[in-house]
Amino acid sequence: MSGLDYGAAVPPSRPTPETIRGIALDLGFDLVRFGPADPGEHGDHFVAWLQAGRHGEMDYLAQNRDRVLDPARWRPGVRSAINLAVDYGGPAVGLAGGGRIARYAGGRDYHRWLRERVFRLRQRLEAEGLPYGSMNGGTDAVPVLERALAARAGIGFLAKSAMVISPSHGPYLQLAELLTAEELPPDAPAPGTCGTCTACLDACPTGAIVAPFQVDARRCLSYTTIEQRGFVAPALRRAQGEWLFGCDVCLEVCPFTSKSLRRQQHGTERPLELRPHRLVETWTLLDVLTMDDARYEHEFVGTAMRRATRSGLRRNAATVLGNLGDPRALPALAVCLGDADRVLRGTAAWAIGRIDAQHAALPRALAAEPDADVQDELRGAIDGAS
Ligand code: B12
Ligand code: SF4
Ligand code: SF4
Repeated sequence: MSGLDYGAAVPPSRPTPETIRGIALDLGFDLVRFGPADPGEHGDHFVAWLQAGRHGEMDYLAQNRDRVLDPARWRPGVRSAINLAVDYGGPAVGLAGGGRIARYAGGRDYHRWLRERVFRLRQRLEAEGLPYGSMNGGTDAVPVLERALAARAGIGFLAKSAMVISPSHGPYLQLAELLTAEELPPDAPAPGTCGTCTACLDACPTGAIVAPFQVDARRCLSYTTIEQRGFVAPALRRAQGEWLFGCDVCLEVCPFTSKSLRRQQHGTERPLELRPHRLVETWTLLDVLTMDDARYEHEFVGTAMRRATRSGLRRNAATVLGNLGDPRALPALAVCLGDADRVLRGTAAWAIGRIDAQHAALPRALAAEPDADVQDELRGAIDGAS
């Protein structure tokens, strides 16, 4: 059966927009706004971004192009979007002794709990008379340009960092949406602009915000540390600094960050979903570097960090250890020169070179290394080019 069977038993009454808003707020969403289901003029920016190749290896974005531009291709008959946002601002998140994690990934995987919350909203609205089949939605992993829909509905304004920023809550917003065949009265756009501020463009460690509102994902640490497989370019490794997973710099420097109402909450004061995962502040970078498959499968279950894969997380840990320059990491990095994972071998060579280019393990590994790319990394490390 199609997911959009409006035909048969259409209930006689529909919830009012205020009832819908009230239910969504009751379920824990911080912002609820109605707007069109399509991205409007933002679609042109998306196409230009794809054409410039700024999506890098994220092929799914190009594959979903037509559905993103016209949601009716995904869900025939949709007219409006119920746009939802959760404020997840809070203190910095990281491992014991160094290694930072973007705040959105520090707790339970939001893809799960936020999606569940959207589906609970869908069930509650069905009970109020909104046809179930006409509602589809989710968060992040949906063929929808979420920022465009949120900006059009007034969740916030589109900022120079490309973030949607709420004048009342700031930039730390997880977006979600429920598309519906109902015609809902659109909310007004949110007030606020960046004005003359350029703090995020100036502070981005990699220059990924290539112009106001435009991010080249291939340079963004959120891409290189999470989405990118294989080797990261050495210049971007250096720019990665202490970031193990994702990056929050363009949010941290933003003056609107002070608006986050969740920002002051710590540990158990925070809602369960936003509390730090047990990994945070108990694991070290060396734990990540040396974890085997079983430990990864056991410990990272239910976190958004799994997106980076075990291989990517170990590569990132090697990079951060190299950037931190602590010689105590050298023995563990030297063991990685013999690992089965070529990307880890090469990145560990680079990291050792950054800490101690004279380290005896480097020429020894070069003599035994079969992979041409890893050999290049080893030579670079020995030559002091890390
Ligand atoms: C792919 C993706 C990424 C990529 C690319 C991001 C990018 N800016 O291009 C990478 C991996 C780099 C990334 C990083 C991050 N992401 Co992300 N990402 C997505 C995803 C899955 C698709 C976005 C997309 O299609 N991008 C293509 C570009 C063109 O669209 P856009 O990013 O929406 O940009 C808008 C504007 O920039 C504007 N625009 C583009 N060019 C131009 C040119 C001009 C002249 C103008 C005026 C406007 C304009 O058009 C777009 C639509 O409004 C969405 C979820 C979704 N389904 O939408 C989450 C999403 C956008 N990401 C999110 C988050 C939280 C992040 C990070 C903060 C995570 C982190 N801490 O590590 C960083 C922030 C980096 C940044 N400054 O953008 C949130 C954003 C929430 C918010 N308040 O805005 C989303 C909505 C996920 C969610 N459900 O919460 N992300
Ligand atoms: S997330 Fe970090 S690397 Fe990406 S645009 Fe923002 S500041 Fe730059
Ligand atoms: S830092 Fe400044 S320019 Fe960047 S998004 Fe925030 S207000 Fe806008």
